[in-house]
Amino acid sequence: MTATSERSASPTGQGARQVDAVVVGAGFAGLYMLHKLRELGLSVQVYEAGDGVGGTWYWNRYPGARVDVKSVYYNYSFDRDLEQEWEWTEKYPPQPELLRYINHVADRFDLRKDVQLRTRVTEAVYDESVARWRITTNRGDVVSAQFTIMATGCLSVSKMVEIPGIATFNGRSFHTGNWPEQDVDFTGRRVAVIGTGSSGVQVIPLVAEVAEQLTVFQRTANYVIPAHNHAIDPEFQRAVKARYPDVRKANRESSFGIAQPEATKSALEVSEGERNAYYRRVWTNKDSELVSMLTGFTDMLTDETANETAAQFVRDRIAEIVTDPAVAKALQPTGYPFGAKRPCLGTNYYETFNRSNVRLVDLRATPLTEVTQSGLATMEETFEFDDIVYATGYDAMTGALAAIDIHGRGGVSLQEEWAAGPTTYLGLAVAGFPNLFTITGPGSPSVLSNMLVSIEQHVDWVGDAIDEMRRNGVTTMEAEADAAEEWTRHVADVGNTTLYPKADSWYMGSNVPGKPRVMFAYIGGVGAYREKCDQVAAANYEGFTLT
Ligand code: NA7
Repeated sequence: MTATSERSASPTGQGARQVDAVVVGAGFAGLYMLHKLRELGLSVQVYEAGDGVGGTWYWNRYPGARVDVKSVYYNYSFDRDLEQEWEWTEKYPPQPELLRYINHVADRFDLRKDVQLRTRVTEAVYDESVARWRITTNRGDVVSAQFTIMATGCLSVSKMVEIPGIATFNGRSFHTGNWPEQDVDFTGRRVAVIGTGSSGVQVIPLVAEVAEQLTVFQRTANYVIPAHNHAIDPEFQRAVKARYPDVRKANRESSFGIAQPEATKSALEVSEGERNAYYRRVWTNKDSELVSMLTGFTDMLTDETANETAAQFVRDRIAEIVTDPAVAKALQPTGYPFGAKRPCLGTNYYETFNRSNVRLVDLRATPLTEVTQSGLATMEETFEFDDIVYATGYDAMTGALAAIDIHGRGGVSLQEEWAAGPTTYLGLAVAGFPNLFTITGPGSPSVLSNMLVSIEQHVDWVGDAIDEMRRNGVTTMEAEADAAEEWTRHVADVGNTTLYPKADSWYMGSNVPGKPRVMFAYIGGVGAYREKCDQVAAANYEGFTLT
């Protein structure tokens, strides 16, 4: 089945190197996709823009970067030996440990030989006459592939502030999502951090410890729960490993990809004391998880009054921790439900604002107007800095796909197709783009879940579909327009039964000016979603045209 033949490439793709599949991206999704396809006997070329493998964990090297899903659940499950032999050291592993893990996987399964680093895919064009994709890179590669799999990540295209002057700043500038490889020392410096999402919340306390002065520019106050990160309890790790098959199954069948005890009551059915006792347990327990704050009651994400009880609990904790009442007030999130925008895990986050070298600037009161040669300006004040850290997030879910010029049947551009928002079938495929698959694409649970669970589910599903096709002499698989429209409507309908649309967030595309405001991820739950995908496959890929 491996049919790689090396030929010289021409710009038209005539005589281009032929591979069975091109995978774009060598993060957790791309590497597992490569492994899977290779096992099925396909020849695969992976292109990766970074100097190394790792995706998110390659790029996000900022101080404090760590995953906020427990290490024992945030790893591959596809290989029994791998999951047993790797030893995690912390509850929430830091970026260097995650990068070591993914590099270990690359070596262990000999994946590097099919990964071309430092290479960006710039164009993917479907040639109907041969039913193949022509893939072009920024380094002049042209390959022809039967399948194209976008493993480009949900949060991989950094987003900057939308004010003039960024390039004029004479000091050092960093974006958390594109951090330099060498250590960055902030000791004794005047530092600005813009943004208080997960990245800002992680980087702020560590910069504050060494900087002469740190100014945090906050546009929207976030709900930040204590991470209680700690060295992993060896007994806990042993116990989880001993029952991994059950643990994985429970995670796969859960709502967010991390199994939780099933809630049976509305937050409004119990007394205030009982409710707050639950929130307090999550807040103080060293082993609790972020998701627990959302899963204790049935209606946290559907009923505003129920949700408000958790939101107020967090606000009350902020008021207790932060000594200056005006600062505490500015840090208290209001105006959107808890969890409707990505809540964060923090270590000494609110405590950091009690330090004498830290100042909070509320951009709701005084918006940023300009980056100057020496710092930043708001409507009211100018600031001088040595360093500016942009923790301003991403063009999520569709940014990385839009950055590639993708044309399907009839030369139709994916970007134009999605001008009003992405239409996908199951978040996996797009009508008019045969044999193109999107791992954790828009319209799938993706960012509303433990990414490793969702990545593995998609890779397995795509791998199985390709295997089926090849066994049955099927050349192309294409989502039907009706099925895609129906699925996309369903994604929106389910989203509209929740509180997610009540917040301006990157889940809704509202962090990027001009982006359509739609629900980009599926909130029906990873268990229910997996069942749906499996049903589609069992019904001979219902909703797809197989040719
Ligand atoms: P996020 O969560 O998108 O956070 C970005 C932050 O930057 C957020 O506080 C934004 O405020 C702020 N921001 C963005 N643009 C601006 C401008 N123009 N001016 C001022 N402030 C701005 O990205 P992260 O990297 O922190 O986290 C991404 C995900 O990684 C996270 O959700 C986890 O899944 C892991 P806003 O809230 O838009 O008002």
